[in-house]
Amino acid sequence: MTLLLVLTSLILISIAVWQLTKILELSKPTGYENDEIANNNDNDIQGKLMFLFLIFIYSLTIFSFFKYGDVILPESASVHGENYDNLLWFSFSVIFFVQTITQALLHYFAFKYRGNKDRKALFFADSNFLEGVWTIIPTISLAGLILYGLYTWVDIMTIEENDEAIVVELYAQQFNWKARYAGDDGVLGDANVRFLQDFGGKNLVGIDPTDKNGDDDIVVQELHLPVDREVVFRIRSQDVLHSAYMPHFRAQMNAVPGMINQFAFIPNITTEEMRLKPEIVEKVRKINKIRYDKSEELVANGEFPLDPYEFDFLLLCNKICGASHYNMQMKIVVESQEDFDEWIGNQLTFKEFVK
Ligand SMILES: [Cu+2]
Repeated sequence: MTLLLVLTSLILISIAVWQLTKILELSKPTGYENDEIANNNDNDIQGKLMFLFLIFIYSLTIFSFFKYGDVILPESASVHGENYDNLLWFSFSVIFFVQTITQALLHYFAFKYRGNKDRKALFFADSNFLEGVWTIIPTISLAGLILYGLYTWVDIMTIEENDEAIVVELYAQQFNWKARYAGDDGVLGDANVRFLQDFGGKNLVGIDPTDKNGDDDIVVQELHLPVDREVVFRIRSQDVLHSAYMPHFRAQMNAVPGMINQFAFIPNITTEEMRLKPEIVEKVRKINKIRYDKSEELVANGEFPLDPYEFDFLLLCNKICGASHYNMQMKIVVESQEDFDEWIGNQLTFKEFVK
């Protein structure tokens, strides 16, 4: 209601101002120069401002490169990630190159040919040559970019039949993730929201207790993956739209209530290896510097200091799904097959958990 009143008053005030300017306009003596029509002086200022703006946006771009160039994602930790990054950098380069040239021309010409009463524009009806140039060049470039993108997409999205692959279900709920491994039989048991209340709420992802395939399923809240082995994700949601986003593996797929989405990748760098990469060491150092400064402030106010940050792969939610969306995440540990076997051997199966 308040919003409606504010909007109505704003509209009424604008109408009043508009009417007032009209009255002022009408009350001016005849022969007075109409200041709504640009004169030579206005054109001169506008033209120079265009050129200044060009300098401004380019300086801002160069500044951003130096200041924020290191906040981009580190090297990809999955096999397909390299193709994905190549596509991304290729597209960025093309766009950056074209944008740099066209913006420079646009603003420079606006400056060079700024309005002047003594100058007359050249008139010509049309030029087939020019029409051809600005139709054919973008057509070829865009077709190339789109084809390259399509091939990369198909390549990433094709899941090959592979008995070695492990199947993991990612289950999204407001506001956390759970993961389910298929267990020894390699088959995930059926699941449905109707079973969530069973076993006093211990049926965390709603496994159908009558489906034998579900007995050895393992539900966890920290995702472990063996390195160099294909992982097939089955992505489900309990409540609203979420999105399973694993930026370090260049993977993202929506979690949609009522359907199972699939995505697969092969992680090829372990958490331990990643932590030792100079790029990551530098990032962690930078983050910890910020945390350290903040901690000094906190301690001075009698509060607890922040824990130092350590690098971990993450599964995040990338769809604004409610109040705590920002904190909907799960840690991912990529480790050797032996470490993975040991870890999974210590987890309870569904049957053991609900007993
Ligand atoms: Cu979410």
